[in-house]
Amino acid sequence: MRLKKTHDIGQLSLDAKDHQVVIGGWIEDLRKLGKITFLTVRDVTGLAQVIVKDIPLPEDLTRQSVVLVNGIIQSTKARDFAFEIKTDSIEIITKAKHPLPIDPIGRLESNIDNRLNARALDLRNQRVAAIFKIRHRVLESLRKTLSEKKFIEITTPKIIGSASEGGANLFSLEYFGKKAYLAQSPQLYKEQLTIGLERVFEIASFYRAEKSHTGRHLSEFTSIDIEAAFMDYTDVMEVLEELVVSVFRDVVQNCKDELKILERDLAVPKQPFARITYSRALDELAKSGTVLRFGDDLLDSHLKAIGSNHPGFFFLMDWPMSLKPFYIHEKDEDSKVSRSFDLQFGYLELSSGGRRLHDPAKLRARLEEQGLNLSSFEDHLRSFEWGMPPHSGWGMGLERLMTVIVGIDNVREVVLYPRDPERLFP
Ligand code: AMO
Repeated sequence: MRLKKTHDIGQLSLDAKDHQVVIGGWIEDLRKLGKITFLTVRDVTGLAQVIVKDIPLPEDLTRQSVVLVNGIIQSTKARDFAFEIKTDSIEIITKAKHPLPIDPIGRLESNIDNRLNARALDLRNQRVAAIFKIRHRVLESLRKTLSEKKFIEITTPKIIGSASEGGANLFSLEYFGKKAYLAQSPQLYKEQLTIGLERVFEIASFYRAEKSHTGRHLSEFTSIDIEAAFMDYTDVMEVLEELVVSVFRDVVQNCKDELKILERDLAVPKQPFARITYSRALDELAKSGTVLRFGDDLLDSHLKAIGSNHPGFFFLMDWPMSLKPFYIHEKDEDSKVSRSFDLQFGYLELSSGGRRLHDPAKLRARLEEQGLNLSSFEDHLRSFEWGMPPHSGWGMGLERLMTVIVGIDNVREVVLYPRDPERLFP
């Protein structure tokens, strides 16, 4: 069986008129008109009209079957195509079953569960494929910008012996007779690695055992994490802002076709992003009749109200220490306030981060204060005695960022095989 194509469909145009080509792909549509069969064949780069005449075709040829078409480029009368391919020979490589579990080109709408159950087929829908092509660009852009900013990519363990974030929400597993956990974040490792590498980043899957049924929570999510020595929290906020803006710029410039398919008019966000302190957010809420006390957490309804005053991206900073994890540094001038921030898009939290404690004695005291088990953190604490630089960092959920970019309000749409409390297969 020959497998070689001479061209991707996207490379072809009427400039190649009368040229012999071999294309390969999936039959998207199929119409018989007397002795002529009109096929449309799609590969990942595009769609071509293929004319089959005087060549036998199986009677039961199905949509989404895989074919190799050998033919000649010619001009066409079809409105939607710039050229067509007149077939010399066609090889049916794999026949797709009929009927398929979903209509992959989306003429018949399927619900998200059916689509996720047939995800590989769902990607034949160009709207779905566009999301994952954009995701690829986003990852490429993130890596490029972080490398330019002298961050070194790291990979930290996902199977760990004790909680990295201190709290609950850990999946546990059996590890050669011992109890192990799936990492919630690379927090402790990324901090430690500032000792040798100063600026590090990781883009990887992390795990949260939260029974959340929302459009923004996954049990397995992709986190973009950075940690940088000799930077304060405002410095890493700048890195985050520039990174988000450069991702948008890259997507706007390089994903024109995908954005068009998604009917998405994406604009590069304006800088600088607003920086709202937690205290100011409380004042804004009080003005609209919601009175909270310093230390109260901000709920979705509060964040929605604050977001409506600050459209687009904004930072919410200087949170109360009481709402922050053990590793966050307090402000020098007020120990009740932390050097921390969240990056918001409206009510949606995209990222959180801050300056970290780097003094081992203070870190030990903080762990005790928060009632955490010191023995679980001994390895981590030990590394702080080897010359820990002052450092700051953040983590950002890739899926949440993707929902903002593609304008779809559910993280399941931007993950190939989402894991949530209801979904473990496929
Ligand atoms: P945090 O727990 O706030 O911070 O997580 C950082 C960001 O990760 C994303 N995120 C999620 N996305 C989808 N599903 C989830 N269940 C989920 N949980 C978190 C969010 C969130 O803003 N170690 C700190 C970060 C740091 O300080 O460096 C941390 O993990 O977008």
